[in-house]
Amino acid sequence: MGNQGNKVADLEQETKEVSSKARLTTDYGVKQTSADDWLKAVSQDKTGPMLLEDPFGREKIMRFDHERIPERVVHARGSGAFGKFRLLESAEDVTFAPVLTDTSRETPIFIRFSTVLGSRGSADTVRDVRGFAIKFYTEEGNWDIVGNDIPVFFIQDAIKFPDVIHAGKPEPHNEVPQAQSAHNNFWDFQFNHTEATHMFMWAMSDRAIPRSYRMMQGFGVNTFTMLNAKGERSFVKFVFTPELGVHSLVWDEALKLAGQDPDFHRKDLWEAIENGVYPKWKFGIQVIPEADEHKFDFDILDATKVWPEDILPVRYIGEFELNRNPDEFFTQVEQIAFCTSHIVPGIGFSDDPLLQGRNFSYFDTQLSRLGVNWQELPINRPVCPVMNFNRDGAMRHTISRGTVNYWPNRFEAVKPATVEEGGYVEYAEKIAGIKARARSVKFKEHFSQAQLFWNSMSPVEKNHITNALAFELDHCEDPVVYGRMVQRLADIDLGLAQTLADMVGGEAPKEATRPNHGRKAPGLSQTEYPGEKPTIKSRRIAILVADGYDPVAYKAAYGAISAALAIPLVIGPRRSKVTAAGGSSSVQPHHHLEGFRSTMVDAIFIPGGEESIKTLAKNGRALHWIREAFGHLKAIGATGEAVDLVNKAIALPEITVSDAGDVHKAYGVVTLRHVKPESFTDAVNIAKGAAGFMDNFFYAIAMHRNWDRELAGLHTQV
Ligand code: HDD
Repeated sequence: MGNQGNKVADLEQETKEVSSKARLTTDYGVKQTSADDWLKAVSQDKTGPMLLEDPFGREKIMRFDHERIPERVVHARGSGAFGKFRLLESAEDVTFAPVLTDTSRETPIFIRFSTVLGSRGSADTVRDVRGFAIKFYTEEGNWDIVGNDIPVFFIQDAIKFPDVIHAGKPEPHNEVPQAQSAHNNFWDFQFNHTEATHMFMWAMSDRAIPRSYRMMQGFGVNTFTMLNAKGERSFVKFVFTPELGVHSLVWDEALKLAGQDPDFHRKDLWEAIENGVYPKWKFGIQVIPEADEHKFDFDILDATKVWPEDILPVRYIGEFELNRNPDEFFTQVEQIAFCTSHIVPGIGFSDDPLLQGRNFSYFDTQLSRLGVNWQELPINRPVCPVMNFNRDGAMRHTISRGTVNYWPNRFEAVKPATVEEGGYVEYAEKIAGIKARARSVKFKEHFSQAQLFWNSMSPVEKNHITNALAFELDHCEDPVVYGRMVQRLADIDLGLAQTLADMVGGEAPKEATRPNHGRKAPGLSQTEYPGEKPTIKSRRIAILVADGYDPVAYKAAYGAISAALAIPLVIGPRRSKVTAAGGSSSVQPHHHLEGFRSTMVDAIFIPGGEESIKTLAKNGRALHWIREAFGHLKAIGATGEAVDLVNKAIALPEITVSDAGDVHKAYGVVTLRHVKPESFTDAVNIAKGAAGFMDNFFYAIAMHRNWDRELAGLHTQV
């Protein structure tokens, strides 16, 4: 496990095994003989009163009463995992931080992903920004990058943070809605803050409904600085790009999943790691030498702006993966605490006014959430030595031996480190200015990059943004709110504004408020990140069966799916045993059609088998599975008689298969009609072979969704 073991071994000291060898004790270590009865004055025929004397009973209830700590004021809902960071190329031209210069190192990390607006028990798949916070347990101390899956932010100055969050959270009078931006106050804020325009476009894009935490990009968002050994300073942004590509749910699916499986993302991450399919990201930096700070038409310290990749390409210098699930959620995922102010020598802050405010806020919030000694908690403590004269406070853990607790002292104990010893030295930046509540002039331009983003979207992405805005503004009842927002959209694109006026009401703007500059930039459209290579690794594929299914096609598919490290999920009309045609074999499905839904899988395969298909064709839920998956643009594969079932469920001329003998592909629906059960040659054909059914089906899955289906408007017709 390399250096990742540092942190794992460190946590091991505090970890207790819950095993059959252990015996029940109180918190003060006394063994208990009964776990089920409070101490009472009791006789054969009468259960008398409970005795307050019972220390075991009181301890248990008291501990329970105090189980909760305040949830995070934002990003309350999340999950995370352990992993490791590896540097592939030294960035010594930019920084002297060993974590970014020493390619022989492996640094343990923990990442917590989250939504922003919802409370701790809210659903994973809501439309929202996703948090992407990484703690690097470096040998020089903890380094936290507290980022998001979107590279920009709603506001430029930290003083506005309580406002943007209050406006997005449930409204104060009735605490509605939960984990949604689709309400009056959120959109009222957006209108009143032109600086939020760029960000709300990202939040309406598919980036805000990821398929998986494993399929999101991550961004440090703020501008940091780095210092190299020569003393030269640069401005830096962080970018992480997933090996599996950037992929999203479709909105209808996200809405349904919020009810059908609110833990969808949490389970997905857990499942992938348990199956050994470790999610991986490339770690990149964008760099601007200090001398070039003012060479751009935007302020590089403004967190509402991206650094366009055509002028500032991302340099990928490392990679990280997640490979270990937490042992316990509360002590690890809930108690982990990030601070943007946690940086290591070689890395520094910039004057980004959002970052500067964050540096105060995170430290402060940990005090109210976890108490003053929060950095001693196992998940938060560094793997390198910690020694200073910060002392005492609630729940102090460390026992410091010695007679002095101040500096300087007669023993020279705990002397500050020299630079050579790795002491942090602030960059000697010259600062001048007048005291004022203001931002520099370039911070005042708010629309150019919103247009850049819109222009850079693919036609499908533009559709999705339009539909997302239509959904959100439809949930705003106040005509002032949706009416004004429709006008605001004319600052970005006239056509978009007019479509929205038509969809949600409000006066249609007649002309664009400002001309569109027409520029595009690489890196903004998520279609640019399909994944490093087409793969179905870790994708969930449902296999629909009923009694009489074709065992050859079933086994060929099941085997091929497993071999490709994807997850076959057998779905039957019931969960008890389902028997194959001829009775030679059987399977116990993982789930039944009512218990599980098509939203929870990436694709569907249906093997033939006369009886099986007859049963499924009479089952409304089975037909709904196929139709819903089709509507959500998913790959559908069918062999033998199952082709008729697909024809019945999706009765569209563009899809319908007549009597084609070979593999037939239409809009991500892949079929092979002529398969004879029990024929070995056919099994090979299905799996690979000349007809290549599986290859074609897998390719359709690897493409994530069939966008042509949406462009042709077929997805809404079934
Ligand atoms: Fe924040 C949590 C990301 C602006 C104040 N934030 C939090 C988390 C993430 C972010 C990922 C969850 C960390 C975890 O998993 O524990 N926040 C961002 C990004 C921002 C941003 C990318 C813009 C660049 N945040 C921001 C501002 C402020 C805060 C401007 C306040 C001035 N954020 C907080 C917080 C939280 C937090 C209240 C809640 C829980 C916590 O810090 O630990 O302090």
